[in-house]
Amino acid sequence: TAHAATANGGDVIANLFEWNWKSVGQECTTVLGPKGYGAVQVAPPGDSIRLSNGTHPWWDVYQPVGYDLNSRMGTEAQFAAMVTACHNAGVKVYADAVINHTAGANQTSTDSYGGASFNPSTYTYAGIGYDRSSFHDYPATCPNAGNTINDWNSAQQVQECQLVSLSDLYTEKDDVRSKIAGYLNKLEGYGVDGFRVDAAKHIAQADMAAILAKVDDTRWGGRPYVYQEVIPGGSGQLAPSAFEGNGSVLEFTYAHKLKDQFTGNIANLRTFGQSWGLEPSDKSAVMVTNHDLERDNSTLTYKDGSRYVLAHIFELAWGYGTPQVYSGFRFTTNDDSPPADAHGYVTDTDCSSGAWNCTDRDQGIANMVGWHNAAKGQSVANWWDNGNNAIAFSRGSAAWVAINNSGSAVTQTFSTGLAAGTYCDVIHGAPASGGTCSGPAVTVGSSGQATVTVGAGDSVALYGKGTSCTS
Ligand code: LM2
Ligand code: CA
Repeated sequence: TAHAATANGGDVIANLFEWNWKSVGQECTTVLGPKGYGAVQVAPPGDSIRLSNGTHPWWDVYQPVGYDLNSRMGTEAQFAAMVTACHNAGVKVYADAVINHTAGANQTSTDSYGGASFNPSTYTYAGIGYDRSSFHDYPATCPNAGNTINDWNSAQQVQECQLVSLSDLYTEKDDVRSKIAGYLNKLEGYGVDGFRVDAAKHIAQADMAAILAKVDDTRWGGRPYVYQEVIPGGSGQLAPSAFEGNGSVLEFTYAHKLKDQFTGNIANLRTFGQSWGLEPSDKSAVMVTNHDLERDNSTLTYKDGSRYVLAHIFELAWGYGTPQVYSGFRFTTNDDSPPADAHGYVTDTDCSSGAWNCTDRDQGIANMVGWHNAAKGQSVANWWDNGNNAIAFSRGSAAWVAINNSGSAVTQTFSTGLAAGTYCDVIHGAPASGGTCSGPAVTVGSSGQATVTVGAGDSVALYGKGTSCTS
């Protein structure tokens, strides 16, 4: 079956939202590979509409108009070079696959970033070969005039009407399935290892299964990793669990509950897992936030400061699901463009400019990826909390973390589960190298005890065998 582990042994996904291909490739080489990230999620790589008002909102790319790979993130050649650079760094590439729909039927622009020939108002996409018959329509499939979804508990309406006016592909048709699979196979041909399936809730499971059956599953010695966007709330055929036959699901409940606890009391996280209504760990692509959620305020975001960092540290430590680290761009309105040139092509990521949130590079978060990899297969043990927003736990005897989400420092003698020795705190410095720590060192005694001070809104994390490090 498909799974997320990669050549370098990691499974953590860095979601580099709307970074251009050149910057993604560089990030793989200089940060993601060296830090042990298993994969990078990249923006939709196909051609998309370019609205004519010159504002270039980020969501242009969720309106596909062609399956050529010239996009606002770069050219097809730049895409290919990015995948190669990431693979050379040991990092898999997961593409955001927008396959439920094409552009908005309400749009009038016939301009795109890659030069495709199309007309959204007549449902014509010459480059792909879609015409009006390639799409669902009232009254044959969608019962509502205007193709709107009126009843979100009706699978027929959710899957065969239009999500926010987006032209809804007739995925029951073999020809449409083949064209979508052709696009996914083209991506696989460049080395893409998996797909975040956009709007998966809006594609019937049988259609998705038929599309995946046409996707090459031998190229990488197994099916691509598939994780589907299924917003919870529906029941029966529309419940997240109903999609697990086709792959994993993005865990929205995880993100929402994490915000609840980090804005409440993280001591409650002791039991965080399936009993909270989450999908099973091996089917869950978990996240602190994503591009939609950071804009609707239902999750923690970069605007939450230390809590946002601590939530990522918890996510990487807890071991539930396949974790994502989210790096997007700063915004003031929900429609802002990513940093781009006058034509809307995304410019190189500059992590020092203040325009981007390079969460994947945060020292503690990046080092926790190595901690997460070292803890693989080990159960949570040595749980401690003070009932008041400070927690600590180990993963077997492999790794230990303390997280203080309160407003005052906590000093405590902890049972770490670790062998006696001296460990580098990887939140405030590099992992041990040549017997030294670049940041603070923590001494663990013969019974596994360590006395540690964890600052307000801060954390401390240790892993690896005691190595007689000095600070
Ligand atoms: C997704 N998952 O299911 C994406 O995560 C989400 O970001 C996408 O919406 C959505 N599905 C469709 O792929 C975004 C954005 C919408 C935007 C669409 C299409 O959140 O606001 O809709 O992309 O670009 C925009 C306009 C909307 C208009 C629509 C069609 O905001 O008012 O509908 O285009 O023209 C009338
Ligand atoms: Ca659909």
